[in-house]
This record gives sequence, structure tokens and C-alpha cells, in this order.
Amino acid sequence: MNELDSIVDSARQAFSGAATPAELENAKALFVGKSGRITELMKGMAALSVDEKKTRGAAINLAKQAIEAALNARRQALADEELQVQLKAESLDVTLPGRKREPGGLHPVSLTMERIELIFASMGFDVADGPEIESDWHSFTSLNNPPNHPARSMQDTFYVDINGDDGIPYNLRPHTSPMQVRYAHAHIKKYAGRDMPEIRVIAPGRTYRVDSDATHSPMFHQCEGLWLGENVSFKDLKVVFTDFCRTFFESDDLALRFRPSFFPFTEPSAEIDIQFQSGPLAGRWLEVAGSGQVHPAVVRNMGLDPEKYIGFAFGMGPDRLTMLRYGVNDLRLYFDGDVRFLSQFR
Ligand code: 2U9
Repeated sequence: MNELDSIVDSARQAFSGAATPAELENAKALFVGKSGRITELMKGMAALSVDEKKTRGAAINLAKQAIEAALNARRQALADEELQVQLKAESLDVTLPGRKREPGGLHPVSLTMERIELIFASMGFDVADGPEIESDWHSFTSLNNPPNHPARSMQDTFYVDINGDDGIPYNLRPHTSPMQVRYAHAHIKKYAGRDMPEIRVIAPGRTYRVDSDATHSPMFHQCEGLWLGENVSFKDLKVVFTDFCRTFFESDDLALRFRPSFFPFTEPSAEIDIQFQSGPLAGRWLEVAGSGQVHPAVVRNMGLDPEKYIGFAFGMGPDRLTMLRYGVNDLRLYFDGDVRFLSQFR
């Protein structure tokens, strides 16, 4: 093999061994770069005669073309390899099923709040709303809690550093009763001078207490109810609440009992217990609410004459109802935000 054939052969081997475009460019420089072997041969032609230059030049040119052909072939091969790598990395199997997006859902306590509202709406109850930061009057005084009543203690609810007109700090409402007082005032104003329809309203919402363990949370939920008219008795309370409980728990043989109790805002007062006749809780009496005939002082604070208007009120805990309905054993599960717990209620 002559020198030129040997150089072309070496160039082909060097190009085949180049694994990347950068290595190939380095190999190219060895042969056709400024100080490459072919370039050196071209320089060496200066000393030749005109005829010798013609012959030699043509031979070197052929070798250079062969080397450049090999170089371009390798460049294309490397480019094809790179394309294959890229295509494989970016490959998309269009026959794969779509990525399922898990449907969202409401929080179990929100489901309970909606369920309570629907059941009472079916019995003609309106739904009240109102502020969570309340005045001392709305949270306590209007509800027949005297000024030094323990319910006002700092250990019982939270206070904000804003004072009401009476100079007493506002509080985070410890119950939803204030909404009922506000509702009554608005209702009376709306029907002033006309026959006032009965007040039939529930007041669901967040409430706050300084308390925290497996069954108590500083923020919890309450739903209170109020039915006031010229002839609303304790019998009506028993019918309404029995119907509510049997519908809410989907159990027609649910038993209820009204146990004498005391609350400043009702007289007589009664705790309400329910008893399942079947299922894991069968036979046990479970407290679910407090209730009573609205105290005359509270009727008066609502702007009504207690000699004319009478009725009942109740208060229940949707968090507890949710625990009973779904068998949740720790209140704190409601607030952890753990999707494994929450997704069970979708
Ligand atoms: C007005 C008049 C009377 C609401 C009532 C209760 C009894 C009661 C608690 C039970 C457990 C709330 O969910 S709980 O924490 N409530 O026991 N609440 S009577 O009486 C009212 C409310 C508003 C104007």
C-alpha cells in the first residue's frame, strides 16, 4: 500500500473510532487540518517540477476527497445515532391510558353541614350567617350570661384586641347563638308594622373554644336552631329534632331522649341523646345536642315580647355528628389535611 492509501486508511479508522462529533473533529484535524498529514503533503509539493506537481497534486486530491467522504459519512452516522437516542428518550407511547386526575371532594364536616341545612330547609328553616368575631353583648349578655359568668372567662374562648362600644374586647364567638340574635333583629325590622312570620332558622358555622384534645379542637363547628312564634312548644322541638336525627342518620328506629339540664339561655333545658337499635353503637345513649325553651330574657334581648312569643332552640355539633355517622374516632383527623383520610368521603 503506498503512503497516500495508508493515510486514507488511517483516517477511516480514526473516524470510525470517533464516538462523538468533538472526537471526530479532533481526528479530522490530524489529516486535513492546518497541520494535518494531507496538508503537510500539499506543502511538500513546492519543490516539485510542473509535471510532477500535476501528477502528485491529483493523487493527493483524490486521497483528500476520500478522507472527506469518510468524514461526512461518520458525521451523518453520529447525527443519526444522536437522533435515535433523542427519539428514544422523548418517545411517547400514545396507546397508554390517560393519567387519571383524582376527582376532588368536600370535607366530611362540609358534607355534614350541607346535609343539616338541606334537612332543616325541607322543614321550612332559613339558614343564618354572621360574623365570627363578635361583641361581648352578642356572644354573652344577650344570651342571659350575666357580666361575671364563667362562660366569659379567658380560658373559655379567644379575644381580639379590638374593644366594642362597651369597652369590652371582641371575642371569637364560642357558639353560633349570636347569629340567631342578629337574625331576629333583622327579621323584626324587615316585618315592622306587618304580621311578623314565625322565626324559624338554623345558624351553622365555625366556633372557637380554648380546648384541644382527641374530641375537642380550638376551632370547631356548631349548628344551632331556633323556632319562635306565638305558639311553639317543647312538643314541636321533640318532633322537629326527632325527624332531623332519623333523616340525618337514615334510621327510622333511632330512639331519642330529652334529659333535664341547664343553660342560661333556655328554661326548661334538656340534653338530647340518641340510641341506635342496630350497628356498632347499638344500645348506647349518645349525647348529640342541647336544647330548651328560649329564656324570656333572651326573647326580650332579641327585641320580642316574651309574653307573646315563645319557642325552642337547640345546639348541636356537626363535628360530632360526622364522627358518629362515619365512625371517625379522632377529631384531629379533620384538620391534618391527610388525603388518605379525606379521599374516603369523595
Ligand atoms: C338563642 C336562644 C337560645 C341554643 C342552645 C344548646 C342548648 C347547647 C351546645 C351543644 C353541644 C352547642 O354543639 S355544642 O357544642 N349547645 O347545648 N344551645 S340551647 O340556644 C339558643 C341559641 C340562640 C337566641
